[in-house]
Formats: sequence, C-alpha cells, structure tokens
Amino acid sequence: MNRTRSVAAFELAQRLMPGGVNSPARAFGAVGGSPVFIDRAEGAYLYDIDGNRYVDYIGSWGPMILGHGHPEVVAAVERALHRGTSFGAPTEAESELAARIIDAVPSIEKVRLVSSGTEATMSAIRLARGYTSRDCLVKFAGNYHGHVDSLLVAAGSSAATLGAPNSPGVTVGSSSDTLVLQYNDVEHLEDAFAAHGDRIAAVILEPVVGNMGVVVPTPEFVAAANRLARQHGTLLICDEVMTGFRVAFGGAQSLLGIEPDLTTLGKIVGGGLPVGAYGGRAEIMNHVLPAGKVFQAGTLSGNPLATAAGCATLRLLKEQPPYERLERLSARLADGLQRAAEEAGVPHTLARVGSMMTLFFHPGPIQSWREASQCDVQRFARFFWGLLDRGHYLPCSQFEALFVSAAHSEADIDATAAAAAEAFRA
Ligand code: KE4
Repeated sequence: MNRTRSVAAFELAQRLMPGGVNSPARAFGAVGGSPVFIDRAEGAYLYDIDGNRYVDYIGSWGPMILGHGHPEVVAAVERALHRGTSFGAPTEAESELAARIIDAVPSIEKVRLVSSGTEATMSAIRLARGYTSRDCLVKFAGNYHGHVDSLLVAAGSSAATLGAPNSPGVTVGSSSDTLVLQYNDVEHLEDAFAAHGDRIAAVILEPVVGNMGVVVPTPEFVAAANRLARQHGTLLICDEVMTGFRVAFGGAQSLLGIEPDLTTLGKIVGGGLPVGAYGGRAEIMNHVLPAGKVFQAGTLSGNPLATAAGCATLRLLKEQPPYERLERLSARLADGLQRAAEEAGVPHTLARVGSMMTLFFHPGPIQSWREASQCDVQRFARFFWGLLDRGHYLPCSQFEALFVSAAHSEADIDATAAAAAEAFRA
C-alpha cells in the first residue's frame, strides 16, 4: 500500500508534538513503522490521506459502536452546533444525557458528566476517598483507567506492598497509597484486605478488561470483590469507560453480577465526542460539590455538541439495540480469526465479550497480566501489518481490544477473516 503522505505527515507531526501524536497509543510504538494519518471515516471504514480504505476495528478505541458518521448522530450535532458550541451554564441536554445513563445503568442514581474517561476515574477516586475518609486504593495490573497519577503505579512485590510510580513526574506520595494486584487472583485480594482493609477507600477494576487485551473476570473473583468491599466499607468502582454500552446496554455489570458503588463511563456515552461520566448511589454522589464538599469541576463538562452526540447515540442504542447483530458479526469474526491462526499453526487464544475481542499470540488461558505479558508481541506486530497492508485496521497493540460496529457487514467480516489467513501465510 502507498502511504507516502502519511509518512511525510508523521515526520512533520513529530517536529510539532511529542512523538507526533496526541495520545501515545496512536504512534504505532507497539507495532513499529509509521502510523496511518486519517482523512475521513464513514460507516465501518477509515480512509487515510493517501486514499487507502480500511475496515476499521479501532472504532476510535471504542466510541464508534454505531459506525462513523451515523446520520442521526451527525444531524443532532449539527442542530446543536447552530445553537452554540459552549455556554458555561446548565442546559437541558445535560439532563437528558444524565437521565439516559441513569435509565441504562441501575447502579447509577446520580451522575456527573466530565470530558474524558481519565477525568471520570480521577474524580471517582477522589469521591471514594472523600466519602470514606480513607486513602488507600486497589487497582489491578493490566487494567488501565486513564493517566491518573495515583493509577500510574507499578505493582508492589506482594499483595500487601504499596505501589511505586511507573512514570516520571508521578510522585512517591501520589502512588504510595496504591496497591497493584493481579486480576482474577482472589488470594491476592484477600491478602490485601487482610493487611490494609480498614484503609482501603476503593477498589477500581475493569469489569471486562480491554487494556491488557480482553480478559474476563472469573465468577470467584467477582464474588470476592463484591464481598470484600462490602465487608470492609470499601467502595467498588467499576471502570466501564470501555465496556459501558459496549458489551451490553447496561454495561458489563449487567452481565457479570458486579455490584459497584460507583461506575465510570466514557467513549460511547459521547458518541465520539468528549464525554466522560461517573455515577452511583445518590447518597454517595451527593458528596460532590456543590451538593457536597468533594471538589470537581470542568469548563466543557456537559458540552452541548458532546451531549448531543451522546444523547443521539444512547437513544439509538435503546430504540434500535444493535447487540444481537453485533454478537452475530463478532462471533463470525472470532471464528474466522481463530480458524486462520489454527490453519497457520500459530499458538493463540481468542477472548471475546460481545463486540470487543483480542486474538492473543499466546496459547492461553489468559486470566491476568502474568499471562498476557508473555504474548509474542513481535508475532502480533507482523499480523497487524499483514492485515493493515490488506486494508483491515486492528488496534496497534497486542494489549488492546478490537471493536466491531453496527456498520460492519458480513462481507467486511469475511474479508477480514480471509485477509487474516493470507497474513498468517505471508
Ligand atoms: P480517556 O481519558 O482516554 O478518555 O479514558 C481513559 C480510560 C479509562 N478507562 C478505561 C477502561 C479505558 O480503556 C480508558 C482509555 N482507553 C484507551 C484505549 N485502551 C484509550 C486510547 C488512548 O489512550 O489513546
């Protein structure tokens, strides 16, 4: 494929912005080579600035569940655009989006809109600490919750060892209250609560992990998280930024029996525009300023264009649920990818929940970062480029989920499966 304009654009971008991108995941660091610069997108397709078309499985890292440029989402944003782009004053559209989120997620009685998933998780953590008057936080290796200082933490040597910064600029002080445990490790979680239970403000987890590749929690792990949080007065924060409205209209918590005190959302709730949200029981949320004393604010929170895209998207997901179609298309893609890997004799395992999935270059099973980190990332990179050069755009890292949208067709799925078989044979 000719990508000369993307290569030139990347050279210029690197002179202007750190690494030439505004979010590191886009820089192709995990797969090598020069990233593709996008000109436009429509339905299930991305078009780069060299005129190449790709079947899109990034979906903007999750938001584009309806596909790109859904006419009703575009029309809603256009209507909002002509009424004004930002007011710094309340609007009814914010109440509509809040009501739609509350309607969809039973554990949410009140919700605060922000402008990114990171803002949502950062605010939920501050709220949990303010509500419990505790400092300690539990997260899990391989779970990503945005670039929050207290979450940019390397795992301690044992379940009871508090974390250390894993990024320059993150202070020991902001990471020393964070415990990093292994996902799906009940014993690790029990040990942590035994050592620190009365200090733990919150446990935050991805209810279906997308950020080490797709990893599903075991029923025992879910039960332990629910039980231990209740026993110790700790808040359970379900980070559904990726899974919210993705794996089901009510999110992963509606599928897995997780009982969160707080839920964070992002991506799909903005329909591709910047919206994040955090919500939960009213008696917790009423601690947030100005109802309560936990500070959180944002100039563009509840922005009219973003809430218009979010409301249109959630309306369509409720009125014309795509989930059965997404399940059929995603199962077809999973079968095609697995068949291609099997025929090529490549060690692999595929994990899928609804329309998010990961083909791991590892024999599996993969239940935590311990196993995920053993994947053959070089083999993944060759597979990624083999597909990209054939016009199929997977997320550019082994440790991400690919997403199928309602705009994908069976022909798209079958073409991707055929391209995968060719890429494995190349
Ligand atoms: P944002 O701040 O990027 O909107 O959301 C952070 C976040 C929080 N929680 C979960 C479960 C997430 O997946 C994310 C962001 N996801 C990544 C992709 N895995 C976004 C891509 C990027 O960083 O560019």
